Amino acid sequence: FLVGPKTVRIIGVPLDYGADRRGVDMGPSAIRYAGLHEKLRQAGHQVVDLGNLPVPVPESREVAQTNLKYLDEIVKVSRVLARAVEKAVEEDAYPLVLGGDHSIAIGTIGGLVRHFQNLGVLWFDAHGDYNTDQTSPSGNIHGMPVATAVGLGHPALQASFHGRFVNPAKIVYVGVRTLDPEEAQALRQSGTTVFSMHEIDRYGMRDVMAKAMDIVTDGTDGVHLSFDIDAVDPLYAPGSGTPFSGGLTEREAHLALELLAESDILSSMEMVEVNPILDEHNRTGQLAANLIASALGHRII
Ligand code: HAR
Ligand code: MN
Ligand code: MN
Ligand code: MN
Repeated sequence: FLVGPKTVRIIGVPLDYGADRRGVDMGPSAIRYAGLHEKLRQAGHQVVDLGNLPVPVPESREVAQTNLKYLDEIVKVSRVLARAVEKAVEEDAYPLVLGGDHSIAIGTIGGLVRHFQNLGVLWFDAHGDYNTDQTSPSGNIHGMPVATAVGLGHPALQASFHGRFVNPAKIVYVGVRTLDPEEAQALRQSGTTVFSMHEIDRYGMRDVMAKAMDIVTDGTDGVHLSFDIDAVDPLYAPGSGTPFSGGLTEREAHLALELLAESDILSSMEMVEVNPILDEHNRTGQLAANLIASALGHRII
């Protein structure tokens, strides 16, 4: 096997408070239904599924008209998720978090920085998710997790981090192709590395991943992969709430994750923004499950 045997601990987070469109709360079910457990066992791993964290449906809540929609709900779930992720890494398990929208990364990374001294983060996304409540055009918290992870934005969102944040120099984006104007400006000064679609076209995924892996492994003691399924082109991933054309092909996405498997550098992973309501017969759920399996060393032969 390419990836050393792991105890993969699956944590489902059926949360869609962070986005405008309902449906990503069903992401964890769609990914499991696509045969995730079996693929991971085939790849030589032990799989323990903790089920889904309790998340009240948004219809049972009121949205306050602020630029941080569902702040209290997201903070609450983040705390529980952060503890579950921290416990997993403490017990030498590999947390695999299934979303849910990308605001769940606040909980996942919050839990990770409490354990790892210097965490590297690979962020696959069409978007930058680098807004704060000051710059967000939507008030949707799924556009804010990276800013939160480096200590920017509203302090309430940072509760799970216990004052320890990710070094921006250890964050690498792959697949970015749309940013809000103020977000782009902040990102340019952030110290993160952004491999947008331009770099992928120009240098190819193989070289981009070689550089990305160098950055996130140099001087770090853990590497987290946060994979927003909208990094993949909507042609292959129609089930996502904020599709944007010009994205990764299915094969480019697999190659990236197969290269990660080969180097066996990941200590945790999350897969987010799969929206079964917008999907075509769970194609995107299947893609998500297959990509997770690739990152964990699943091979045809
Ligand atoms: N930048 C926009 C905003 O802040 C769009 C948010 C991103 N959408 C996602 N996350 N799917 O990657 O509202
Ligand atoms: Mn995202
Ligand atoms: Mn701890
Ligand atoms: Mn996105």
